[in-house]
Amino acid sequence: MVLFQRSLIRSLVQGQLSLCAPLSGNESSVPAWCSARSRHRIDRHGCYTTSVIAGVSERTLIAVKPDGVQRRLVGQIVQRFEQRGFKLVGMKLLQAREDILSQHYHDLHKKPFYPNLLRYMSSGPVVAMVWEGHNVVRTSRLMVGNTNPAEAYPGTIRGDYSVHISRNVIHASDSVEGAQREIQLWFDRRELVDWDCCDHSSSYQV
Ligand code: IDP
Ligand code: MG
Repeated sequence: MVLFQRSLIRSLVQGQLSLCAPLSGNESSVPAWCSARSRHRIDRHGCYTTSVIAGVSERTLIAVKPDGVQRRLVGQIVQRFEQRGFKLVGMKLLQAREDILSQHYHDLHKKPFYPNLLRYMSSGPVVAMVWEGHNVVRTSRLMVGNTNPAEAYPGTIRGDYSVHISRNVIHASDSVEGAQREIQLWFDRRELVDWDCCDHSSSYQV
């Protein structure tokens, strides 16, 4: 099993196997993990996409900040979004470049805490993710909780894992337009994977 997993990972890394491998588009090439009820098309990257169900394809940028990564909270944070019913379409661990951070926080550049914020965000790796689903921007802000962990309710991510505004563990886009801008800033299009959740009809009436 371990050997199988290793060879699968090696194939993915070497590009021999891909979730969005270009295929011919005939019916027989639709993989088994696609739900039988969805109508498939293949986009210009050769990725399968399901027919769009209103509002379900909203996307947001979530990032586990350096304190969250250092404290090994990545798994628990990912679990919350998976369990809520959202779909992971992009994920990477990276040391954020200063130009990305300054664009990301451009509206805060006059705040007194801005220099410390950039230092904090570049103090170690972050895990950037794109999550997709109905109302994901607003719902994920509710899951994340108040910017100031002292005001964040228990049960929210900040309310459960942090105590001070200078180390609040996680970022979540605050609007649909902001999310689109942030996703473009942090991810290349080709890093995002269109795929069908096999349990889609358990979360949505399709
Ligand atoms: P948000 O992350 O909840 O959207 P924003 O107001 O957009 O909150 O602020 C971005 C980030 O800047 C916060 O998550 C936090 O890390 C940092 N920040 C905001 N206000 C303060 C502050 O008063 N002191 C220190 N850091 C702050
Ligand atoms: Mg914000």
